[in-house]
Amino acid sequence: MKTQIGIIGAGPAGLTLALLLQKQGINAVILENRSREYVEARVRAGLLEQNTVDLFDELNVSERLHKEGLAHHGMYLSFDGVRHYVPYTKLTKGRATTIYGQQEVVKDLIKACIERGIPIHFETTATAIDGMETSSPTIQFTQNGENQSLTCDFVAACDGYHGIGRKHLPKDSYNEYRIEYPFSWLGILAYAPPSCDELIYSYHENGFALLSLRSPTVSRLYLQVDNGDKIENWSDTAIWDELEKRLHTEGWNLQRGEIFEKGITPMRSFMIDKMQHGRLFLAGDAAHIVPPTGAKGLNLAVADVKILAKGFASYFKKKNIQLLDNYTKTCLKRVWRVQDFSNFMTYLMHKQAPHGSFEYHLQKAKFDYIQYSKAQAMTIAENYVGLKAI
Ligand code: RFL
Ligand code: PHB
Repeated sequence: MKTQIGIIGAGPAGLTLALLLQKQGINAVILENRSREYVEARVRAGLLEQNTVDLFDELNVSERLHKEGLAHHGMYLSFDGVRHYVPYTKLTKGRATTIYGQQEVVKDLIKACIERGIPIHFETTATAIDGMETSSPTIQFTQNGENQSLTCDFVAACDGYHGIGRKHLPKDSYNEYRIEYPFSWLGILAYAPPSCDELIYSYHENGFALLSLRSPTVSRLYLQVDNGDKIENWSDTAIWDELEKRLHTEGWNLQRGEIFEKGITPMRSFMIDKMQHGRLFLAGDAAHIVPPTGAKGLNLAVADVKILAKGFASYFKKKNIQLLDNYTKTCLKRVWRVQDFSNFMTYLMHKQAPHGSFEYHLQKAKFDYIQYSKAQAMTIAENYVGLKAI
């Protein structure tokens, strides 16, 4: 098999990249480990930045997103039961976010790829990348138990945190940065009308809680739990009781409903400072992970491939390698900004020190400052909706 760009992974990064390339007349083939059913059902992110929605508009894949997605213009930050509204659209001169499940995004992108003739090979596992330093690198893969290869001009590893792309970068070619947080998120999906029409991030002495939603009938909620905690330790009633406690504020009620999905996810910040080697390029979770408190992972993955697609187009159309050479440098500006914001939101909203300690008071002072200072509220707002300039 041969193509111009061999893409490993049919997550948001790989699928968006293939569509951007197709628009420029560049051929790509996607290899995806899992089945189509599996990737279309994988529950993850839910919040899209304005930049991401704008890009999906440009790609003409946003019809359902605009019909079913919910535009949001602000969020609530709550601390010890005191709720403060951050009207981020007002504070950013009109920029909004959209609630639309990642699995819906993935469904729309796969459908568009197939309609536009982009080959996606599901249940196909990339096992090795050879010849990255030559002009025709090769992806080795297995399909139906058979070993095969895909020869390309470039390889885009959009294969997530556990993929093979990163493992093919020479060990001494990059620095790695990592924080493993001492807590995880227990997330649920429930058939319950959202108890609030916008998101609530809440600090409580028992730990953090987040109220999000997917539709007028489905709520998405999260609880901070200890690392190593097991989902079997949490009955549905215990989850709702704890959410009620941690999200409580005067005169407000939490709507309960049937929980139809639950799981625990560890929280980490991770990145490498080189996202390319020879003809191999990494994008999305393959190169960086942010804790979900800033709602940035998917948005960052899409921002990477926008830059990568421009680089490939410039190479194939103008024989100019400059944008590709600068790929890491261009991406890292946004990645570091987003790492900082995601880490800031994580420390602001989670319980990480005894209630009432010095650290707790610093945390509370940061929260109070948002209420007193428009400048601080604006800082949070512009980062949350996504900076346009970088
Ligand atoms: P993905 O989605 O992990 O896709 C990688 C794909 O590569 C495939 N793969 C391989 N294929 C072939 N051969 C191999 N050897 C392969 N190895 C792997 C995998 O099967 C997979 O299909 O990475 P991508 O495209 O970079 O996208 C990143 C996002 O999925 C991720 O950052 C977000 O889900 C993070 N995230 C959030 N991001 C947001 O922007 N907003 C949010 O509100 C938000 N909330 C969240 C989140 C992530 C969460 N979890 C579960 C980690 C909430 C949670 C709870
Ligand atoms: C979600 O709806 O899944 C969601 C929203 C905001 C976050 C994280 C997850 O910060």
